[in-house]
Amino acid sequence: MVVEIKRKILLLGDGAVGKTSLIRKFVTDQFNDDYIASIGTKVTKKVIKFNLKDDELNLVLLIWDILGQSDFKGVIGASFYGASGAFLVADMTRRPTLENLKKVWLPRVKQVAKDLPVVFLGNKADLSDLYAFREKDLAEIADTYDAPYFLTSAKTGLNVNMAFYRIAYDVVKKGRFVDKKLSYPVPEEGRLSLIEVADWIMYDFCIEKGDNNFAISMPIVREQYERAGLDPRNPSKEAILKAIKYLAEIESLYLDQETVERNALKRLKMLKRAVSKKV
Ligand code: G3D
Ligand code: MG
Repeated sequence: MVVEIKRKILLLGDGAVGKTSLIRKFVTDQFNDDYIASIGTKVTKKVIKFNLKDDELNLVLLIWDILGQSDFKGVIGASFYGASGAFLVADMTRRPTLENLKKVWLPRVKQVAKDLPVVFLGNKADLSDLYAFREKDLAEIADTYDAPYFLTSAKTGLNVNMAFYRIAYDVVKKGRFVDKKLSYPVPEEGRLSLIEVADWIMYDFCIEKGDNNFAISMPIVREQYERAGLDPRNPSKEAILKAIKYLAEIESLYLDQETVERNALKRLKMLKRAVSKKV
């Protein structure tokens, strides 16, 4: 059976942090074109598929791109209504955009919905020579709210898919799907990067462990990645292969052999999508 649900998410943050660019990269896989001017404050749709036991769950993500100006109080308040999740976007090259997440954007989100899932983004991560704050500063804020964060680039595509999949997963996990075993979403077509594969395996391991908010399992994965010599920023195929093996060793401590093998196999399949010539 195919179940379809619709959920609204917001992209919030100061002007020119890259909100519109991130949406366009995720939805059309493009960074520069005329589309940008026209989608200004519109709603963009994207369907994300999940496996839900024997069923398929189609999440229709309604992505709201909101004006950056912090004085648009009325307009912004109204567009928050009914949101299921929000990105809080800062520009890595401008420190005030990070401070405004704390001072301006987050308090507004919390006013509307206290426990709305949020994901912090440090965008323009491709401009590392121009960084005005560090990853650690973003991590600190995200930790305060018990939320995940990603360094993204709408230009290179770094972590753009992963960030949207993470918010999609968090949004679906709430409410009536809270106890259901959901797969972690992946792009349906196209070649995956090794970074995406390493990230996906991390999430898959957490989900297979039944760890909904990922907090318990992430450190385990990080430890095994380290042991495999896997640099999450620049993973090699060989390191991912090793990591798959090490994670299977860990899983065999608490999962039955069949499940352990199935997990290793699906992770290998993901790796194959990143390294095979054909896509
Ligand atoms: P906004 O929607 O948050 O206001 P935009 O921001 O998406 O309009 O982006 C603002 C500017 O930043 C644009 O440049 C855009 O190309 C650029 N930008 C967005 N994301 C990135 C990124 O990840 N890396 C780099 N290098 N630039 C980015 P222009 O020159 O068109 O104003
Ligand atoms: Mg915009």
